[in-house]
Amino acid sequence: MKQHYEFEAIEKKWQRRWEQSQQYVVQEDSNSPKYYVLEMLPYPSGVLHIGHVRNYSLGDSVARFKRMQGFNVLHPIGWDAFGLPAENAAIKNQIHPEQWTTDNVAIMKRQCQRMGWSYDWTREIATCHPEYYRWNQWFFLELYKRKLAYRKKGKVNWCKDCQTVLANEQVVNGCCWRDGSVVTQKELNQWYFRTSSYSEELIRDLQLLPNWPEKVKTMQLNWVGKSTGAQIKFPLADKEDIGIDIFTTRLDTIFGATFIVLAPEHELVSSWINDSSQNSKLLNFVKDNQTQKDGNQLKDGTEKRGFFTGHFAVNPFTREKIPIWVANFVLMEYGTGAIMAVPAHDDRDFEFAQKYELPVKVVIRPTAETLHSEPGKVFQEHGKLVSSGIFSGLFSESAQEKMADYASSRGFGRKFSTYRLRDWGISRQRYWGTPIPIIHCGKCGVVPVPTKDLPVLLPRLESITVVQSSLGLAPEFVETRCPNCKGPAKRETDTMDTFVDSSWYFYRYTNTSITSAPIEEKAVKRWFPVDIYIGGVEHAILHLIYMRFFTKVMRDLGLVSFDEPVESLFTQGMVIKDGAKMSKALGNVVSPDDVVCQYGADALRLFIQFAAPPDRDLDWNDAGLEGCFRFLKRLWRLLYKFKEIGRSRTGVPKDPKENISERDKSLIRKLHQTIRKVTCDLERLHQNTSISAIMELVNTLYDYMNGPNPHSNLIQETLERIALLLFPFAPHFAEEMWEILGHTGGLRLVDWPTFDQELARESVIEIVVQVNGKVRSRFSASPEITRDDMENKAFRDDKVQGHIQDKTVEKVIIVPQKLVNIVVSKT
Ligand code: ANZ
Ligand code: ZN
Repeated sequence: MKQHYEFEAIEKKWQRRWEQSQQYVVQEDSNSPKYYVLEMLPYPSGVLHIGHVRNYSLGDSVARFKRMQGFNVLHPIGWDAFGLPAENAAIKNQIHPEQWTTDNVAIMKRQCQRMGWSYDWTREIATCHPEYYRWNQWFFLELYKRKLAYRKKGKVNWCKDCQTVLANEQVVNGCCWRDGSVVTQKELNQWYFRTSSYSEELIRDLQLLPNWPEKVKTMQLNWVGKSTGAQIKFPLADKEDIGIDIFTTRLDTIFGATFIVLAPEHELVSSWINDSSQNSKLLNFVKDNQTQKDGNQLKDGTEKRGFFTGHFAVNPFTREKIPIWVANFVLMEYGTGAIMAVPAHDDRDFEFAQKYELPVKVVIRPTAETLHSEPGKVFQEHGKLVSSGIFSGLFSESAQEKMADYASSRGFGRKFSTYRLRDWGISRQRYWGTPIPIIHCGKCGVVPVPTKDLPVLLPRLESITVVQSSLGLAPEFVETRCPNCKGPAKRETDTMDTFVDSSWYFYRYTNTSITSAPIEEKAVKRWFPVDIYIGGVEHAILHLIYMRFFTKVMRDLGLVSFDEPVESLFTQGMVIKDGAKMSKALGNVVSPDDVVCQYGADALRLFIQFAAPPDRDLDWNDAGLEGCFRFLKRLWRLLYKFKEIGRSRTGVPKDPKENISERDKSLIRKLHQTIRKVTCDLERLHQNTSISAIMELVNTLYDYMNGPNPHSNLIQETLERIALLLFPFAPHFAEEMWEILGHTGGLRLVDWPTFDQELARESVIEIVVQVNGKVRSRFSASPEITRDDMENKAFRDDKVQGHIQDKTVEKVIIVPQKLVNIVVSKT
């Protein structure tokens, strides 16, 4: 054994051995329970960053722990290999995106291996390979067949820096999620996936996810945004057979509806514009007031502008004639694109009514519970109905029920829910992505590529000079024949959003070589659901919605037989340095390579898991890293002392059973307590407290060795257990330690250590005594002490007596094995 901890030699040695013996290649073993540990796959940007190190180290400790517990563990990794940065780099540096990507994958793979993460590299996938992306195309065609993929012209989010469209989820506060530049609207023909067909399910099935963070579920719930109310038809006054469907969440206010408002894009508005030439004013208004897409923009201070259409509708409840307006605050994409305005009970409607001098009619009165609302303000809450015909006197909730029944029995309305979730725009006007398998034919229109012709290969463009739709500049790609009429036709030049790629990649890991289908049913049955999925919370309403949507589609295609793919989700915190998230722009980035060079992978892995609870942000500090490194060196010294010095020392008794001292007992106790703690904590992904428990045990062992009469086989046994406990976190160190302690064959197949409750039990515990919540005394007791004994001892305590004399004991609160609190009052 070397005297000094030579981490580089040790880590490389074990990495070589693991690779040579294919230790982490998963063999399906149906005799053991399965466990699928998944981490979000990285984008091959060319450098592993600290966030990856955190994510993947957490996943790796779980994978190693579960293997030792006897699970058959699947722990794969791959590359989210399509996307913009590759293409941008290509334009800038004249290197092909494929080359750039392949080079980066090679670099990052080496970095991953240098970290010692136990991936099954035989299952590595890269989404830019035709063997993979052909299945994106296959999925697209299946969705197209079922009308779940469609093309539509409309306003879309446009990022001018990326020169491409963004889905709604990818616009964060009006800016591009990737580069933060301001997103504008642009009219384009786009391909969409009908995520909205699954809105209700995406909400309903959140209840199947008890092991997902509440935060993520709430974000998804709000993003899908279910609104429950009613849809009511208001017939036109002069043409009762035509009706305007409005959506309202406040049917109880319908007697107070004094006008109707349509979105500028409403079809009735277009028909009126086409009808008569005198409507040029309406046309101009509509042109100037296309609604903003983002629903949130409505609620803020944007000025409300409207225009009277000259038409009237009839309120089906009151038979009153009310005017129909067009206004910029009604969205075409929400509800039905039309509302009944109730200015007395809705702020927005009130503001509008004031501006255009429209009538306000109060129909809801506050009740005792709602009286607190400020006077002079629009009363928007629930209350008691007035001036509402036969419904007067009812309260809002029951009125909504009764009125909905009334409307549906008369055929002009029904209960109705609407959702904020929009369909997923998947077209990207970029090169480095999956070609959309569609052909445009002058005669036949839009024609899907026959499945047998998949994959539609992405052509190799020798040089990419323009940003937008460079595929359009490759005639050998664009010019094709129509599969239908065999005439000349053109290929679609949009590629797919890369979030399509990542919506199902984790299925592919279960069998990466199948060529007849995207996934192998048997393999999916074996491994799914994913037992734990670890990644960043920033994907809460992006990837984590898309992948749930995809699973539901796959279920409906008969590919899988469950509703949700991930059993537990764990979202790790960010890594912060100098008060901000690490980023190149801020110059506060720590390079994992540098750290590994200076301290080794084990020290880094240990620090990144020790420094903070995994779900919290981690404040990077070099001292902490240094501390973890010192811990390993200290353990090494201890091992060295034991192996190289201790052995030769005389007077180290071999068998503790001969003469077990209190010191021996307390070391054994600490050992079993530590095993218990690490086992429980790791189960809950509390890596940080697991590691600190191991550190404490090492300290105890140190003291034990330096004290009188240490037993060598007790030390040996403790060190062995430390190696096992350390394996999930610092695997190279642990392997080396295990070997030094005399074992061959490595730790891979060694069982996780068990603990003995009996041995872990404290022989003496300390009980705290409080009087009225203030600590007044403490005493020692055996852990078996009963409640009665605790109480008796507490009352007999002199210090306690001083505080309870002449007082009346009101009650005694006992926390077993911990505390007695005597509550007294003055007599
Ligand atoms: C009448 C009413 C009376 C309303 C009242 C509210 C209060 P949430 O909860 O966000 O779903 N609305 C419906 N469709 C709209 C659209 N396309 N653009 C803009 N506003 C629309 O909001 C539902 C309410 O927002 C609906 O209920 C409707 O106004 C309005 F005292 O109907 B309400
Ligand atoms: Zn054709």
